[in-house]
Formats: sequence, C-alpha cells, structure tokens
Amino acid sequence: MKKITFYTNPRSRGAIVRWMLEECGAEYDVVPVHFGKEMKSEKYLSVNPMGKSPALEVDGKVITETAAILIFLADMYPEKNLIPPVNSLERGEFYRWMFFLVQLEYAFIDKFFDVPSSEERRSVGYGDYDTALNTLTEFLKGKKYVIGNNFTVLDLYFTATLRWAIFVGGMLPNEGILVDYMNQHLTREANVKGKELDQKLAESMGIV
Ligand SMILES: N[C@@H](CCC(=O)N[C@@H](CS)C(=O)NCC(=O)O)C(=O)O
Repeated sequence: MKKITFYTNPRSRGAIVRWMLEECGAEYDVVPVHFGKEMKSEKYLSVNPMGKSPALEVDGKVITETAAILIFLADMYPEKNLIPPVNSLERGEFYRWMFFLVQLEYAFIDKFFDVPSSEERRSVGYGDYDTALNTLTEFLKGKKYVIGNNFTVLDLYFTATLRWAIFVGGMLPNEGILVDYMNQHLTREANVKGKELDQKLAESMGIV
C-alpha cells in the first residue's frame, strides 16, 4: 500500500482533495499548514515550492495542483469508478470538462477580484466570464452527472468549485440549474465526512 501524506489548510482548495480522499476510502496522514509564514517556510517550500495548499505526497513523490491530485487519486483507486477508462470516448469528454473547469476556476477568481474582461483579454483561455458560465449552465441543464450515468471526480470538482463560487464568492444566485446540480452531490457521505474532518482540523489549528 502506498504511503499518502496530505498537506492541507482546511480553508483552502485542500477541502476538495479531502473530499476526494474520503471518496476513495484512502488511508492518509494529515500535515496541517497555516497560511502565511508556515506556508512560505523553507520546510514547506521543500514540499511545494509554490508555498500553497494543498499538496499530496505519495511514496515520497509530491503532487500539487488540485486537478492533478484529483485525477491521480481517481486513477489510483480504479475500483471506485471515479474516472472513465483510458482510451474510452468518455475519457476524452472527461479531459474536456476537466480542463474547462480548471479555466472556469480562474474566471471565478477574476470575477471575485473584479478583474475586467475586455478585448485585450481575448487570449485568456476561459474566454469571458458570462460565456463560460452560460456554456456550463447549458451543458448541465437536466443533468445529474457531467459524464455518463455515474458520479466521477469531475462531479466532485465541479460541485466543490460551485460551492465556493456560491457560498464564499457570493457570485452566483443560490438557485437555478447550477445549484440544482451541485445540491445533488453535496450530500455524499464522503463530502459530509470530509467537512467534519476539516472542521476538526481547523479547530485544532485554532482557525475559526
Ligand atoms: N493551482 C493550485 C492553487 C492552490 C492555491 O492557490 N491555494 C491557495 C489556497 S486555496 C493558497 O494556498 N494560498 C496561499 C498563498 O498563496 O500564500 C491548486 O489548484 O491547487
């Protein structure tokens, strides 16, 4: 069995990885990392030179970037059926929406910090905020899952990102197609357990 060490701050994108670790039924150690000094310390920079959370160490190899960690874990636990098989057409669709989401994440952050969409920004991968959001909304209309007929890591990542955009970012209305989609997955046992574990970790770190 591989040794997994999860470096996280429970108030970071680490919460998404936590959900995934629980979804996979993984066994892992947790190393809490505070924002600020500790995250930029020599010790943590030797794990993630970006000084950011989350990071996952698996048998001594470090993986950073939430999307990469999620895909890696989905492949590591094939029996959980959280990613379409390599070489299937669904795997192509999977990549499409995974890369779409990674860019949509920037659209949300730009919107949150009020970075203007303009002509000069037309080489930005996500296009413009409204088009990206409308594309997603149209795509998810009447759907429970992004791909096929079962929950995959894409649903986990989309749901967690939408949760952030709605509840933290306050940038989407708390109703409609995206919310209906999100609510179907938020109640998953692994998410509920992950949230509980993160809450306990936050308390032990003195984070309110
Ligand atoms: N591309 C990275 C982004 C990681 C990231 O920006 N994490 C934030 C918290 S959500 C962070 O650790 N910020 C602390 C800092 O930059 O000092 C990912 O997808 O994991």
